[in-house]
Amino acid sequence: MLRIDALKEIYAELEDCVVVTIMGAVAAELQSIGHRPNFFYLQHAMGLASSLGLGIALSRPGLQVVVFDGDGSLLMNLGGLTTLGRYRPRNLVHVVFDNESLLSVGGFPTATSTGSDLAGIAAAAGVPRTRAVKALDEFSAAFSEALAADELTTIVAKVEAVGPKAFVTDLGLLENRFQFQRYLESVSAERA
Ligand SMILES: Cc1ncc(C[n+]2csc(CCOP(=O)(O)OP(=O)(O)O)c2C)c(N)n1
Ligand SMILES: [Mg+2]
Repeated sequence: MLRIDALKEIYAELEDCVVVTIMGAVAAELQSIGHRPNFFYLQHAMGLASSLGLGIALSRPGLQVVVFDGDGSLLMNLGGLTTLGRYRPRNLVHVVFDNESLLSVGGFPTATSTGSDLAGIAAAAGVPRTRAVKALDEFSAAFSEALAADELTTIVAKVEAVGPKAFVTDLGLLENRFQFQRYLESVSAERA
């Protein structure tokens, strides 16, 4: 499965979600499909996408939060999973694209390439729903089910170590930040 195809498959379902991605290839790929004001691309803070998503999910329980993470990033901050498992926000879906690689910085293999099981680690950390998927249709179904589940879910999707040819963006860090903040403020009237 290619991550870009996985993102395209669920793109329509992201319309009403608050979306946080980790930096690098996944951010570039989501942006290449089409930026929306409810998307925030967390740059530089490797390992902290789930932490940002957790904060939003806890403070805005009426919003559905989706986090797109990477295997290398998650491995850098496994404590993020124990904190997710501790607070268990029902409105958070945590997707980990596991390409067994630090793809964005040259493709060095991560510990998932030698068998570390991120879905197993998430479950052991206390995440109540975990799924491990390999095929596009499995991913798409797991994602839709997670949105409907009303329970914290981590989906680990094995993907090929393939990314965009270039990480070009005309969206500045601060512009993304202010736009995303305004989005969160704008939905406050209608939803919790
Ligand atoms: C603290 C920190 N260390 C290193 C980097 C450099 N860096 C940026 S992306 C990346 C790899 C991320 O790997 P993964 O989460 O698996 O995503 P992938 O690139 O495979 O899509 C690294 C090491 C960083 N941004 N922050
Ligand atoms: Mg990776």
